[in-house]
Amino acid sequence: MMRRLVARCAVVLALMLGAAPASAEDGYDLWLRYRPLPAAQAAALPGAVAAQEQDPTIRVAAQELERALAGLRANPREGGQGAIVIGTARSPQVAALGLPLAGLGDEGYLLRSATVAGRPVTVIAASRPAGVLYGAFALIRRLQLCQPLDRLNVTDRPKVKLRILNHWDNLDRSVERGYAGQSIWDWWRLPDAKDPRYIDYARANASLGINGTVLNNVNAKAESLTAPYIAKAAAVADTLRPYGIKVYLSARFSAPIELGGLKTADPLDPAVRAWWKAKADEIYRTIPDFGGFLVKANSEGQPGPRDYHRSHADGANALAAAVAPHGGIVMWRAFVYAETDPEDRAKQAYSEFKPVDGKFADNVLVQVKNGAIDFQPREPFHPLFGAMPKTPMMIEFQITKEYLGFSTHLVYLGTLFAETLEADTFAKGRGSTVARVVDGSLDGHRLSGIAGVANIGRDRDWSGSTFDQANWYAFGRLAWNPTADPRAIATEWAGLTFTPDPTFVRPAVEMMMGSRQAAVDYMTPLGLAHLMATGHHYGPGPWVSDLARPEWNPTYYHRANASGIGFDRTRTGSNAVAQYAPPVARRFADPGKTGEDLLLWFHHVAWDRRMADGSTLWDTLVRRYDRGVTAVGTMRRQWDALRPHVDAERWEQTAAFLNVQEREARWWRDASIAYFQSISGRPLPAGTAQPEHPLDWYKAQSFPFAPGH
Ligand code: BDP
Repeated sequence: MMRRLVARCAVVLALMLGAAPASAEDGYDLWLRYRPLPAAQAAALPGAVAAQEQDPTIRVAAQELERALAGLRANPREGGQGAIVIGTARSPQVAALGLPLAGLGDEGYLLRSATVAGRPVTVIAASRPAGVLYGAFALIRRLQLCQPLDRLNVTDRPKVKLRILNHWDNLDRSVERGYAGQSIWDWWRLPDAKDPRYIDYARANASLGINGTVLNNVNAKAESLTAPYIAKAAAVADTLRPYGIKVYLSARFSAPIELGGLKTADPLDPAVRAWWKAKADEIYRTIPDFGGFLVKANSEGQPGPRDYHRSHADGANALAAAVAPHGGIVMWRAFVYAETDPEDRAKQAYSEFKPVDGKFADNVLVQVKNGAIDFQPREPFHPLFGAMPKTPMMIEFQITKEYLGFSTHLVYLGTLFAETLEADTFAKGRGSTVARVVDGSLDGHRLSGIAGVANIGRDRDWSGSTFDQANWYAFGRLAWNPTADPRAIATEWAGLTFTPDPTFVRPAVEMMMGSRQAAVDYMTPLGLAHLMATGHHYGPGPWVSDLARPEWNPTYYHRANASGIGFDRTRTGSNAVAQYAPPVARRFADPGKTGEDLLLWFHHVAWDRRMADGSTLWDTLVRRYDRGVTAVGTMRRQWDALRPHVDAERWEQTAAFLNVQEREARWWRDASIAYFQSISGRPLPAGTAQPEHPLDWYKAQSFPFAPGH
């Protein structure tokens, strides 16, 4: 039924596109485009929005609905089929309907078709205004996708409490690992001038259910906690507040020394604790609903409690005590590894954090990257998930594609996010998925959270490419519901961002769904990781072995030698497998059961070892690289075929980027094969092309001006 209706909407859209070429779009409107529907659908649109409450969030919900209705009608006389009634039980109109609002929590909503005074209405009801706003965006999605409003009966609420973007944005507007231009936060002109973009940023995030944002880089400057910068953050908070979005700040652990003139930042020192308390009081005087702090401590040179021989729990609790009276929280990152520690880097966070499970204050969440190394194209789930049952564990994904081709490679991350969330930790037997650790249901936590390192910048299209908008979108939708299906999310996004026409959506979604595996294949196949060039992390550098810290070198990770390749993380190696629950550990310890996707993550495998299909590891490795390059060529041709459905500006940009991606996929493949062949000494399998250049050519490439570094 639904499919038929979508198709009907789309066929008419396609006819419209045929009649007049699609007009240019620059991507600014993201998935909130509100372009006119075909006349038949526009005629069925509700006519008015009825809101009775004087509340800023309900006001923006009503405005958004009106804006959508106005945009979806080609002509203002269209539509008018009943009203949309929105509100909480404080609205007499809503209260009179006697709807079951009690189970919706602070952010859930329901959508209902109802009759009021003999007239059909669509109701968006919630127990709190934020739910009304989320319900409004859910209804708008339906309108945009031409889904029917009659017999509507939808109830939804987020499974995760904190759904947060992490901006790695610096105070000078540069963005660490940002590939979409400068930071949107104009710190210099704030607080007096508020860029209207902040409102569109809030709308986009609220449409996904994102309810928090950390404004500054985890590699934080103490200055962001000074009075002028607190005032600037407050101006942003004022703009975002009606949209249900709280502001958080990254805190530099040594700020008591740098700003407070103290001799120490020891978290157990009373003067240090008093400084944090006074600082928190100061922030809350200006930002009464301030969310709290995100902290990167004792990681990659950042100061932290270990500098004073204190634990991460001691550090986190000092800040947590300061924000607790105000209802604030601390997100303490577990991304730690030390140059002084010769242990396998993949093991260090677990070794450091597992022993302090149960020692954190109850307003602390430990924020753990999806994998144990660093946002690589593919990693097994982090062993800390399931290993700290007494602590709320927040997952951190990277939406910005630091290791996945920046903004010029089309890589849909919905599948990457879902792969981790679906992984079973076996912490409490089968079904103990990472999603259940993260949403708090496995261990019954009150707090739960998902963070995504934002890919947002000042580029007109926000994310640097149209398809990178899908990664922001998928993050938000999965943060709301970590068991959502990445294919359904891609389908929804493509329908909203381009057209719901299935002749467009189906192939576009196919491209998206295969794109992450393609990148894995041409960059780091079979469980390899961290093979990128130094610093900027752009392009291949598997030969790099001369960096100061061993675990910064790609050779540390792939360990290729004359006999084979891969990192032995079994008992004969680092035994990182032992950090997983026994059923998982057994699977990862057995090269026959690990699965090809993670094989070289856990095992050092002989070049001549036979794989499941009988070919040698070496031949399989080369073929994986080829498969990745071929897949990008297929994507480029699929996109060519979609040209009639897409406006010129967005089509051309994507086509240009796919050319870049195809060229760079080949570069990754050729450089990697040239290097690994110099070590394996084996011939390429029959029918495969030689690298275009000799190895030294690849080694000589340099990119001093790559973005994001
Ligand atoms: C790495 C990035 C670095 C970040 C670090 C982190 O290369 O820029 O500061 O992660 O997450 O992936 O702290």
